[in-house]
Amino acid sequence: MPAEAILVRGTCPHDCPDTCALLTTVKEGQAVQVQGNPQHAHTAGVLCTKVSRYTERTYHPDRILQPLKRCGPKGSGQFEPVSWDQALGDIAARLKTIATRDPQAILPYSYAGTMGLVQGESMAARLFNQLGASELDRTICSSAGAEGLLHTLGGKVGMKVEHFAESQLILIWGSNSIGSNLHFWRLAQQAKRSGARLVCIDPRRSETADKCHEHLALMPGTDAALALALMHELIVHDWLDHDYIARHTEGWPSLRERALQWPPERAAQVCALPIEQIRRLARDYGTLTPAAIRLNYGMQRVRGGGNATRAIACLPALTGAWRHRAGGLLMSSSGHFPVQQAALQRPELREGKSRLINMSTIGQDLLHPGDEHFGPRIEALVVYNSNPVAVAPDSSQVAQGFRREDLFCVVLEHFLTDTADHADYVLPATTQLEHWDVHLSYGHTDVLLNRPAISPLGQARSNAEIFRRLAWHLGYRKPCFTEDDLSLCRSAFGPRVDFEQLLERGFASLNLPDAPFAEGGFPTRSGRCEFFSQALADRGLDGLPNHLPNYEAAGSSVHYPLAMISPPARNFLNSTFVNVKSLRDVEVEPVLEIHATDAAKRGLHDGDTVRVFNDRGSYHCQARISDRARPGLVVGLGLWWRKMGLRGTNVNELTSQRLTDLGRAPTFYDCLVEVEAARA
Ligand SMILES: Nc1nc2c(c(=O)[nH]1)N[C@H]1C(S)=C(S)[C@@H](COP(=O)(O)OP(=O)(O)OC[C@H]3O[C@@H](n4cnc5c(=O)[nH]c(N)nc54)[C@H](O)[C@@H]3O)O[C@H]1N2
Ligand SMILES: Nc1nc2c(c(=O)[nH]1)N[C@H]1C(S)=C(S)[C@@H](COP(=O)(O)OP(=O)(O)OC[C@H]3O[C@@H](n4cnc5c(=O)[nH]c(N)nc54)[C@H](O)[C@@H]3O)O[C@H]1N2
Ligand code: SF4
Ligand SMILES: [Mo]
Repeated sequence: MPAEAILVRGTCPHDCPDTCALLTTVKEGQAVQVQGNPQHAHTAGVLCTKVSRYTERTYHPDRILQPLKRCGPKGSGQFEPVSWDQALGDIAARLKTIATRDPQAILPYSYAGTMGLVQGESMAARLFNQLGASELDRTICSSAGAEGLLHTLGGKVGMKVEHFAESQLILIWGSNSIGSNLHFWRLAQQAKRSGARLVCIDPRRSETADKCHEHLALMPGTDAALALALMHELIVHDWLDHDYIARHTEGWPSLRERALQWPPERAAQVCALPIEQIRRLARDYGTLTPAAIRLNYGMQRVRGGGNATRAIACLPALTGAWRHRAGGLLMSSSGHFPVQQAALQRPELREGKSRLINMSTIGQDLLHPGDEHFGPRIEALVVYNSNPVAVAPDSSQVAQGFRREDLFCVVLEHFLTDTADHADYVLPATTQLEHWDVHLSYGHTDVLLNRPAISPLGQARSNAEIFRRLAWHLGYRKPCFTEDDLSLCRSAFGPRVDFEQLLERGFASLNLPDAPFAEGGFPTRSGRCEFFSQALADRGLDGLPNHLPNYEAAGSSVHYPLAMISPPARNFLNSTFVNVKSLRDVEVEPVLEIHATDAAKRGLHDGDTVRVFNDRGSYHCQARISDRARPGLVVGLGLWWRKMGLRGTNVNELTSQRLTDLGRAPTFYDCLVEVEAARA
């Protein structure tokens, strides 16, 4: 009798705003296909190319399927298999020895390899809390925008994404929707068919910019100047909702005064845009209703990213766009979810104080010898759900830190990434097809459940299971260290989410109003949209949003005349999928997009191997002459594994460890470089 195929409901684990619902076809215990769940409205049965190839990643011949112990020099990637008991026994002993001296010499390092709440910070957080380890400030992606929103709207809240389909004007601001937010693009298309105007604000002529009615190719890090000029025009043409401003905002007279200092002429100079384009955008924004802004993270990876977010987030309150369900702004919806953080992470397990290490400066922090101010030198790292050697800024420093002979490093992974190559122990983790989890989304407002579709491959274990076992080896016997993955799933959201419905259908929508701020009610302290933030002023910062020029502003260096941004390549997800051959074959090679005039000045031809460099390092890649990059701008598409790139480098060789104005976030797109033909 032929074996029946079964369909298992799951969730895409990746750091992507779409958080798709998956259906995995399983035959005889093997996952044979991964598709989008047609019953889930946001997914609508469609996945991106990357995740439709999920089985290729799961059954990849290079999957790590047993614990590995280093047997070569640090960083050499040479390992020998060991048993779980041997690995965990040895790791526990090493961590205990260090903890006896000072537990804060131990640092967990993790991000969003999986966005799952259980395989993310649940059992891991319990263990590190009990141990008293240093805490990680998880800033690498979104904390500048998050803090900007917090001090303006009150949190990561905004429009319901489905209502963009009804907007008349959509500003896609700092985001390449087609590449990184595909299901949003579907809604934008729907709006376009109903007559909406689409405008893309992005230094790069992205795939998304190609398909919008208008593209404003401003220079990186000048978004606040543009937003202030839009306010200027709203004021002088009186495209304002005076009633909304009076009842639901804070600090209008002072913002008005600030904005009046930004006529379009001034912004045009700062942004390097035609004045007329700014005026036209202001007219569209002031007169087309409802107007919606899809703000994303591309514009906040610069010095002034927090302020720029604040400036843009003020716009919908000025025009009263929030009155309509299809008006307002969405950056991240994650603040809407009732996550029971304390139930998952058990902060009460921690005794005594802790120090916070910023993940975005891990290079300099690993190289820090330790002192009174910094605290103890970092002696042990436990990495999971992240590939810092490839993704963190200033990666030659990061790699140097990871190569420290005296650093004890454990990496939980699927593959031998650039980071895993530096480990003393590599522990095999399960993929999303092999474990339980629950998910929120930062691009829509549904909760999703992920059921395991297949048994763990080889000796792989879920992150939570690995930390449970490690806790046992450390001698932790409290009941919270034996709670299983399904029970952790149950405790993640509390009573506002019906877990039985999740078990049955795989997803559940949060019960939220359609137009959350139609009548004000912002989750700020004042309940108003805070143009002026007293909280920031109390910290000695500017209470009003302002334009802060990049640390490395275009034109500020004779040696490095080109501004470089490094947004994602469409077929990779950060550094994930770089080792999946069918996807790498589409991207072919690491590339640098450069405008013909800039290429000609340097005698470069399309396809030349080039050296991109600044004082921090050199990156080798292939020049692609393209007007996707405007003059003065180059685009180093991310994020290759160093060992799969040219000469063992990737684009983060060039980025700096300087932090943003708010949120202590990295400034990946605030980076000046020069380019020359590579020598053989
Ligand atoms: N295919 C794919 N999808 C992804 C990812 C991926 O790596 N690959 N990464 C995921 C992750 S982790 C995240 S955080 C999200 C990010 O998603 P988004 O925040 O939507 O960011 P990107 O799509 O990376 O787009 C960034 C865009 O911002 C532009 N940009 C750069 N600097 C500036 C600037 O100063 N101002 C403005 N206005 N624009 C600027 C870039 O040219 C780029 O087109 O995407 C997620 N989705
Ligand atoms: N130059 C430049 N640098 C950037 C960016 C940029 O735009 N430009 N973007 C930044 C952004 S937005 C982000 S979010 C960061 C992303 O940085 P990271 O969060 O480090 O993302 P990935 O590179 O995808 O690495 C995730 C790793 O987690 C592993 N993983 C996945 N699932 C599991 C699991 O269940 N268990 C375990 N143990 N491991 C798992 C994957 O195999 C993968 O190697 O990079 C940042 N770096
Ligand atoms: S990466 Fe994004 S678009 Fe692709 S399947 Fe996952 S959630 Fe959907
Ligand atoms: Mo991110």
